[in-house]
This record gives sequence, C-alpha cells and structure tokens, in this order.
Amino acid sequence: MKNISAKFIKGVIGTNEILYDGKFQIAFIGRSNVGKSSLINSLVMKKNLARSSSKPGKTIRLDFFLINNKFYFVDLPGYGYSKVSAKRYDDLRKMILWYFLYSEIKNRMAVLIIDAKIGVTPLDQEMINILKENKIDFVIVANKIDKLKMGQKEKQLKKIQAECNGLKIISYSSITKEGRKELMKEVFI
Ligand SMILES: Nc1nc2c(ncn2[C@@H]2O[C@H](COP(=O)(O)OP(=O)(O)O)[C@@H](O)[C@H]2O)c(=O)[nH]1
Ligand SMILES: [Mg+2]
Repeated sequence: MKNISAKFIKGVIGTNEILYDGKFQIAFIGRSNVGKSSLINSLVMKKNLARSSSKPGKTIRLDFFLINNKFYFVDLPGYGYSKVSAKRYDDLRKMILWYFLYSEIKNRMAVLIIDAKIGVTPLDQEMINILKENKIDFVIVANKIDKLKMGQKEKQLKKIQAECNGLKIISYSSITKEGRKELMKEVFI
C-alpha cells in the first residue's frame, strides 16, 4: 500500500487565509464522540494525527491536515454533545453553519459520520439538510460498525439507508478497518 503523507497544518477559529488557498477541502463532521478523530487517523494510518480527545466537545477549532501535499482534511468540531453548555453548543453550531453556509469556500466535500448503532439523530438530519440545501457533495459514514452483531448489522444499515433517502452510506470501523478502502476512494487517497 502506498504511503500517505499527512501533517497537521493549523487549527483555525473563524476566517483564515488557509480556507481560501484554493486547495480542495474534505470536511469531516459528526456528533462528538462519534469516532471522527479515530476515523481520520485510521484513514491515513497515523495513530495520533487527529488527537483522539478524551474530553468530547473540547475542540472548537477547524483543524487542517494536509494530505499528500495536495488537499486538506478538515476536522470540524463535533456537534450535539449533551455535556457542553448551551452557550458553547451554540458557538459550535454557529461555527459549523458558518463553514458550510457563509464561508464561500468553493472546492470541497463533506464526510458526515454517524454512529451505526444509534442511527440518524435529529442533529445528524439537520446537518444532512444543510449539506443538501447548499449543494455540498457528501458521503455518510455509518461508524463503529464493529459494535453491531452480524444479525443486527444488515437491519440497522437498511434502517439508516431509509432514513437517509437513498444517500450513499459507507459502513466503517476504525478498529477492524471495514470500509476503509471504499471511503479512501471517496476522499481521493
Ligand atoms: N468500537 C469502536 N469504537 C470506536 C471507533 N472509533 C472510535 N471509537 C471510540 O469512540 C470514542 C471516541 O472516539 P474519537 O475518535 O475521539 O471521537 P470524536 O470525538 O468524534 O473525534 C473513543 O473511545 C474511541 O476509542 C470504532 O470504529 N469502533
Ligand atoms: Mg475528535
């Protein structure tokens, strides 16, 4: 397997020149604790690239990682964690909305990560609607698929598929690496 280069460039809060340097941006979004950092790490095969935070809701920056010296992975703050204060949650939400709605970034796509076991939450649904309404290309990842038993897996994936109205779903696990090849194709590695 070819070597993937991945390096952390910077974390930004609000507008910054890196957002507009013309490189393609692949934004990873999802609820806090959904396994976003672990997924980014497992995609690029670096254990600690996107820090796997033990305190959900800690990250409020947009973290930029340069992949293969060509494009960025952007780690967005996780949304919808119950333990963050209402004010903080509002700030997180505003930042995510700003990034997708008002920042006017042209070259990008999104990877929306949901928990395979929990399924599509109202906040996930809201994100799906924002991406659709703003015509941003995206794929949905049903993460932590390793937590589902053989029998549950197919049933749960069908349910998620129905909730997402036929959007593309990739089942994934950072532990077993299921879905890694398929997701790599979507994100150009
Ligand atoms: N079973 C399982 N657990 C995972 C997986 N990915 C992440 N986790 C666990 O979920 C928790 C949150 O992971 P993290 O990557 O920090 O999530 P983030 O908050 O979305 O960035 C950690 O305890 C991880 O070990 C996965 O694919 N399968
Ligand atoms: Mg994280």
